[in-house]
Amino acid sequence: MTAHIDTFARDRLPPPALMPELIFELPALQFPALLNTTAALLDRRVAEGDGDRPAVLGTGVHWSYADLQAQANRIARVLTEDLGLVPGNRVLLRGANTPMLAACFLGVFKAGGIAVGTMPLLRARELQAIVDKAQISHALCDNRLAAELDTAQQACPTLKHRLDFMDGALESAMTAKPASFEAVPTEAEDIALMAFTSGTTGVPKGTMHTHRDILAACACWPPHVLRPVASDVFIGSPPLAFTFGLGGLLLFPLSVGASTVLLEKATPDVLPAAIAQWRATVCFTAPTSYRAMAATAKQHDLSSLRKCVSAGEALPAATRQLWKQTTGIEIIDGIGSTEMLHIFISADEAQARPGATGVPVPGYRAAILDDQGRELPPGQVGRLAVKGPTGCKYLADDRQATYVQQGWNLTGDAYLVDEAGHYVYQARTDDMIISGGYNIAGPEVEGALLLHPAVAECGVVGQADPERGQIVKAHVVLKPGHTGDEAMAKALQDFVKQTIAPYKYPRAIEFRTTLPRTETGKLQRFRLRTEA
Ligand code: 3UK
Repeated sequence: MTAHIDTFARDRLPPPALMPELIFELPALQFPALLNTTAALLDRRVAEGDGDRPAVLGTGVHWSYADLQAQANRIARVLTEDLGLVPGNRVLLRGANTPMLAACFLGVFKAGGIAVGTMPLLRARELQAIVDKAQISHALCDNRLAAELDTAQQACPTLKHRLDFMDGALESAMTAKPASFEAVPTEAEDIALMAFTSGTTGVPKGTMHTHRDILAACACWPPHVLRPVASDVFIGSPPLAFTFGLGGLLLFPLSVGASTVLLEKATPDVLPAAIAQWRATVCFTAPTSYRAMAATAKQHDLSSLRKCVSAGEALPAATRQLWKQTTGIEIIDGIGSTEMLHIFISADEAQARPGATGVPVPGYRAAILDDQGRELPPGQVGRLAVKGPTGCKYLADDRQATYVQQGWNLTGDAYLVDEAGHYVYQARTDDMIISGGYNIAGPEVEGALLLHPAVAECGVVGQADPERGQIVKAHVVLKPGHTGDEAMAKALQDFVKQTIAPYKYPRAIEFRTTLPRTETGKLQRFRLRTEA
């Protein structure tokens, strides 16, 4: 069954044998057959009397739940009445994090369209690849990011309908519309979202998520681990085009009636001041951002803050400790993925253990598998496998068979489970360094280096070596006032040998001023390897 008239997405789901196994054991995961994300998150809230509560805040914008609903409704009307959108069409969304971009996501869901967020820094050629792959017919674009889409569009025959916002084109079309719109009665299993992987290598993969997937993500990690309340004010850095940001900065706050501050710029140099300005209580950002913010945090009034969430990369123990010393807050770490939609292993403040990610989030199961797919006992490093109410569904992609095996989602991460049942991150499976017969996880060496007072940032990769196969090589950014000379290299090597097993020490050290990172804050290890 489907409410989609355009069945493009449904027709391109993975074959049944390659679908992930789904688990819906929690009572909160019993969803009706008809389900619409915006109706469930926004209309229900207004109907229950929360219309006047603050929902979305930004520069010069204070939208209540009723305001946000009216905006989403008008966008849904423009899409369906002016731009000919039919349920199942794909709508490209492009912009910095703003209230308007948030309203666009909600308007697309409500109209039964499929929202396709695009990272703000994408270039024309990358946008074109996404439009082609998802056969996108519509676009709503922040006019300040129009140029690359203009170029892409020339080579994109499917993309026929576009309106830009911030310059007033979408806004004036909206002014002509009434503030009401009846949500399209989408099926729980209709696709609502396509998220393209931030992908450090290769052709981007489109992950597909249903209305039910979105509401399932809202029902698992937030109430069981984050435990937000209606008075919370969410803030943070991840773009809404990245599912970490879409959940953390839009879906999850709405799911509890809280408010969210959408910042166009949220780099570590401006985020602490924004937290103080908005009296934010819940912050979402990447590990490196916490580390950078710790340096200036004391200059700002961060007393409103009560919860800090880190994801995207492993959280080094040194960063957890530094943030706690600076703000008194124990970071909530969680591993999620674009394929799984959001976080599936995590630990709240009480469960947090330095160096470990946490335990499976209620609603999810996890295991560590060997190369034959057999479950490994505690203490042994293997491939992380998870299943739950969400799972990987690539849009027409052979790599489905790599991510989903025997119903498990294989994230591509090497993990072990310790005796207490905590999942401990090792490395991306293909990032393990094999040196002189030893398996060495780059992030563990990074964790040791970050404990040294002179180290600001670092990235550790394997470098080809005729004798040992590979050697451990560290790329190090020093804090101001330190010199990257031979004496420093020697000091860092000795420090690592005293902190972790000596054979893991970096035999080569290169000092640099920056490290290559993705827009989502991930270290690009492949670039460190090829630059060598
Ligand atoms: C890595 C982590 C250790 C890991 C994401 C939260 O990062 C997200 O999605 P991506 O598709 O990347 C997934 C991969 O990133 N990773 C993410 N978080 C952690 N490694 N500790 C962590 N806490 O390799 C994973 O397979 O970009 C994160 C929510 C939604 C997301 N999309």
